[in-house]
Amino acid sequence: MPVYALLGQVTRASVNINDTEDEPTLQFDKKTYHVNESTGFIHAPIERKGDTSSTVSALCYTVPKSAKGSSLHGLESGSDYKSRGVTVDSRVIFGPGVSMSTCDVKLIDDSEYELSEEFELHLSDASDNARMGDVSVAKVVIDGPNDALTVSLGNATFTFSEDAGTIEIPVLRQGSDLSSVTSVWYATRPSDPPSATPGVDYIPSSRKVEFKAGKTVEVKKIKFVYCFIV
Ligand SMILES: [Ca+2]
Ligand SMILES: [Ca+2]
Ligand SMILES: [Ca+2]
Repeated sequence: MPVYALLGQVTRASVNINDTEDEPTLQFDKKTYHVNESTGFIHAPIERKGDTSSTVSALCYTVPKSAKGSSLHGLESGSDYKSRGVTVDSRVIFGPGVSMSTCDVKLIDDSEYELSEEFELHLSDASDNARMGDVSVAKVVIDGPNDALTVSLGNATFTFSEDAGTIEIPVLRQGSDLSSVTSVWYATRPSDPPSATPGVDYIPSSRKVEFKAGKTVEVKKIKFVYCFIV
């Protein structure tokens, strides 16, 4: 026998199919980026996977490690990059149809000699319609050494007369950061094929050349033995 009933208040329910595969996901495309301090900027790619029809966004901010970040509004000396704060300016926005954007950080090209230094990029605070992927932290390595000094002889060939007794060879130091002391060793060595004989034509020597802070040229003396031809 049929049972009759009246319809209640709720006659329609909407069903949300939660398909995590299509949910927009944001992440860096790599875990580590290598840059040179003279590159100017790093543009770290952020990718959106899944549905690209909507506008999504996330914050990208910097975290200092061995590299030092500036304040948010200035570029203090000694800073290695311009910091991105946990602020609304640091939001990276993907418009509809956009699947790739970048987190841009200005690098500071100073003249200081430095070894490799690093900082991190963090992706957080995704908009409600997106979530974070696996790579939400990326390391940026500013490769070093940079602004290194070079030391070279003033010339590839020096010509002196044999009775000069002593010759003076300039040793040059070049680079933008002369604040440190540099030392190198120099040694005399017979040419190949030999034409001057060590101990006969000159006194073999091996000595240290030291550049004091700020100095670019040091002159080294090499003694000659007088040689009389009869
Ligand atoms: Ca530094
Ligand atoms: Ca530099
Ligand atoms: Ca530097």
